Amino acid sequence: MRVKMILPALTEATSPFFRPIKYSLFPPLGLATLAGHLDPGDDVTITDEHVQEVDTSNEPDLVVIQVYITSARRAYELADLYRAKGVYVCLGGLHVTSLPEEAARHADTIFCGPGEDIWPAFLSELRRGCPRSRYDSKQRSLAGLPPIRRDLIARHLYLVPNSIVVSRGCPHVCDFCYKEAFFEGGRSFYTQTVDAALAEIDRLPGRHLYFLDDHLLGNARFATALFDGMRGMGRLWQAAGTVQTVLRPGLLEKAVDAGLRSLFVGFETVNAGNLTEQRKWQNVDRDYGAVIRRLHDLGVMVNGSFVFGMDEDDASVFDRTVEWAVGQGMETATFHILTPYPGTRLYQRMSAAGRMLHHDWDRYDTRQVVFEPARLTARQLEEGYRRAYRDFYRWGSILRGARTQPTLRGKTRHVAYAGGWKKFEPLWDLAIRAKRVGHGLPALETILSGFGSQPAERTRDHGDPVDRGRTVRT
Ligand code: B12
Ligand code: SF4
Repeated sequence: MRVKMILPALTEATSPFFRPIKYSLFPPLGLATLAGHLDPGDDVTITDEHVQEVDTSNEPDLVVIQVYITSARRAYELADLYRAKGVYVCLGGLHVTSLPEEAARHADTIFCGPGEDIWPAFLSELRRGCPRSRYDSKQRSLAGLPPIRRDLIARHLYLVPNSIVVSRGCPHVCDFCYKEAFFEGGRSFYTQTVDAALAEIDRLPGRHLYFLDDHLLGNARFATALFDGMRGMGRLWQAAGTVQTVLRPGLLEKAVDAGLRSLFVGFETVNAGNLTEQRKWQNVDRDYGAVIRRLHDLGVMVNGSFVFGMDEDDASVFDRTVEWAVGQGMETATFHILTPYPGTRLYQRMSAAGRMLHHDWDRYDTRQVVFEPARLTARQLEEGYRRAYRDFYRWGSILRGARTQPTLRGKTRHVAYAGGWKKFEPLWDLAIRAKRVGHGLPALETILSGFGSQPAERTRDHGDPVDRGRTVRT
């Protein structure tokens, strides 16, 4: 069987003028996971439109498309094109799960939820000549999965080809997150066996890994055994975790011993009321400053994630957030405009209140306002969001953040890492066009390894955030 798997891109990622590096970071792991279930005799290709052109001149037996909200329009366009040629089209992924009826108009078969159970079921029914038009995932397990078909990935087109996921979902239930809707109807947090995870790590060449798990530290028993198994492997890795798990004694130290050098942390907001509104219970009453100090003391860089536009946010939130993040010496920050994805509790709440502005999925990219904010105008929110990025990544802010690092190595690492992402975007753009993004990996490894291995001595006082009364303990 000839199978063509496609990860369509949102418009910005294919711009002829400028291509942000973030679209050339990670390969399409979901599709490579599904490809593992195909027969060895099948002729399979994976095209990631973020980094490759989709050649639609061919006529495979089966086209498999992964649909995110921001690429839904393009996904449907490709699906319609292939169906017009008589090719069998499968659509799955997060957006299909949120809006199955919409997706079904463009597919022969749709898939809701994770693919590990329904995809093999579909394949065997297809081979028997009786595929169904819709499959809903119920059995949630990562046991006994075939190896991911990483051989189908053009590694050199990515800065971080060794992305890896050893769990699915997350133990928490934040209102704005995709997770509860996607995993409805079954377990919403489960892991591989530690042995399987270690075997997958072993199969990856080189040194650097990026765990894309929503919450790698979410199951302490699993994470402890994983980190114990990774000790001595000589890996350098990055991952995502919550403020709660960073503060928990013991686990983070094990992660660092196993090679953790940078952590994406969902701080989300400096306004305490927002946390309760969004059911982000795990962040309530946590000392955010202590989270950063603890990570820095262990030599781990911090990528803080913040969402603007929750109901407690007013026009002061942007400056306060940036001021706090810079003052704490946070190396990198990711800002988002609150975006209610269909299927989430947040969306239901906003919809019921008549606050959704439109359903143009192309614009649900967390950079544009798609709902009516409570204490801001849409314009203030978009301008404030852009200003936050500008202000955080000014040279002045980068140098001020670097000054909070106690050692020269720490200062240099801070400038190299923060500057490397945002100040050299034009160089990344050139590398993407020359198909040489992979050449940047040694530099990333040098920054992570050269400066991340020594826990730093903390000798200074860490400043208080503005407006303590209304903020979480940042
Ligand atoms: C890595 C990542 C990226 C990477 C690369 C994405 C990629 N190459 O796949 C980059 C940095 C480019 C990226 C960009 C963005 N991302 Co992103 N990203 C992720 C992240 C962290 C991990 C994705 C992943 O690899 N998962 C692991 C694999 C194994 O799972 P999977 O891909 O979901 O595939 C499984 C199932 O979905 C299913 N499946 C998927 N497709 C199909 C098809 C069929 C036929 C079947 C049967 C099954 C199936 O089976 C697979 C195996 O279980 C997710 C968070 C998450 N946990 O999903 C956010 C996430 C997908 N991103 C999101 C967003 C919003 C964005 C951005 C808009 C952010 C921005 N402001 O720029 C952009 C634009 C995305 C786009 N291209 O349209 C949202 C999507 C919301 C939505 N409803 O679509 C998520 C969920 C983050 C979040 N919590 O909100 N992202
Ligand atoms: S902690 Fe993160 S991944 Fe988990 S539900 Fe909340 S936002 Fe989603």
